[in-house]
Amino acid sequence: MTTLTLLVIVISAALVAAESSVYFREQFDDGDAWQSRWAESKHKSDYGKFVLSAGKFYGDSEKDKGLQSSQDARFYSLSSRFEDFSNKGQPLVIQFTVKHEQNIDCGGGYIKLFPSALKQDSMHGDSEYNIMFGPDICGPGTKKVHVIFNYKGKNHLINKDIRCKDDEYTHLYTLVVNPDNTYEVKIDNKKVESGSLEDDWDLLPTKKIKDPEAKKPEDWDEREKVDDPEDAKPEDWDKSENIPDPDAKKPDDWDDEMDGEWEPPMITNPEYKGEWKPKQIDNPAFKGKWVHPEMDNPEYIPDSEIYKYDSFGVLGLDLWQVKSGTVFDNFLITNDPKLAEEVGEETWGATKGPEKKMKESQEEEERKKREEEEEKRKEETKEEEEEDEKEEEEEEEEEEEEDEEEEEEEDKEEDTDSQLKDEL
Ligand SMILES: [Ca+2]
Repeated sequence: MTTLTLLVIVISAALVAAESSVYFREQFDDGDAWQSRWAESKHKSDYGKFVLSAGKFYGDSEKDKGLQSSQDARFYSLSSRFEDFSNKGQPLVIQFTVKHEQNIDCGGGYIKLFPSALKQDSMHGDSEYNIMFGPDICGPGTKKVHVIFNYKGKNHLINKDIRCKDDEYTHLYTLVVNPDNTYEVKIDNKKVESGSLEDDWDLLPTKKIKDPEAKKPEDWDEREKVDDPEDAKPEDWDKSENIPDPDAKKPDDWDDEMDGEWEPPMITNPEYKGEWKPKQIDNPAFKGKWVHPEMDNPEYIPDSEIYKYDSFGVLGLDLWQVKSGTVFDNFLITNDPKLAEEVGEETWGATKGPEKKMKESQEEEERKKREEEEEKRKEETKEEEEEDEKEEEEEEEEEEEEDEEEEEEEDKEEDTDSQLKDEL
């Protein structure tokens, strides 16, 4: 091999590796123009509305604008179309950011990738998709990242449990599906799960099954211990469990005619030994547990392309939310995991710090406001109390005055009385 050929090989390898395609990218950075790229389904008439917003707090007021769910307790069904492609022979990378700034109680934060045959107008919960990916939260019990693959018309959930983020910040979710039938799930550009499609989803029937022809031989002894044949029950073993109390005496005033024949009460026999059981010894015929032999499953047909879909053409947000406020942004579908990582760093990576800062300063302001209000309330209560005390004092004074007046009047009356008496 000449140096030149080697050089040509190296260059073409580099070219192949560098051939990266972006099938879909949406960052909502052109105002209202997104509305021409996204379509709401007409399957129902009361879908919740997505609005363009960076939310209550953000890292960049423009760049962090995305689609925010704006109505509580609604289904959402919005989708965007891109040029049809197949992931045959190349990696598939799906990436987007989700921010549940409303402190979500129950709602989806996932996307669905549909074949281009999907009619966006009639998209709904049962529309057949290829892949569903992203976080799903409902109560404390459900906080997971869905990775669902449609294989030959059936949806298959991942066998592993991938926990999603449940805080109020923006997070980056990435799914990579490789042509060697492996996958990787990343959150915030860090791997959280990976493996083989065949192992982690029940896409194919199992490779091995129990041989239906194989049966346990009838003389197969699985008993580890058996009764000792040498052991015999002692002759004096059997004793009644209960006996008449030997110390009991017939009461003196017992009348056989009136009370019936006297019988002593029963007591537990101190000599009673219970049921006799022979000693246990190791079974000399023990063969161990019988293991059902396995055979190749005739229904198992290996598929070296379980990762492959012939057509992708629509990305959809088809979900339900109880408390709205989730912001979806930075959608990216590419065949280049490296590019996705870089885009992730440029978008989520660049704004996550300022976003956190803004939220923290908002919380700090709210805390101060709460404290001030609390202080104000305390002062008001204090003033009210003081006024009450003043009023009470005044009332008491008035009462005293009234009492004095009454007394005076009474005195006067008395005076009149005596005057009358005197006159009489
Ligand atoms: Ca954006």
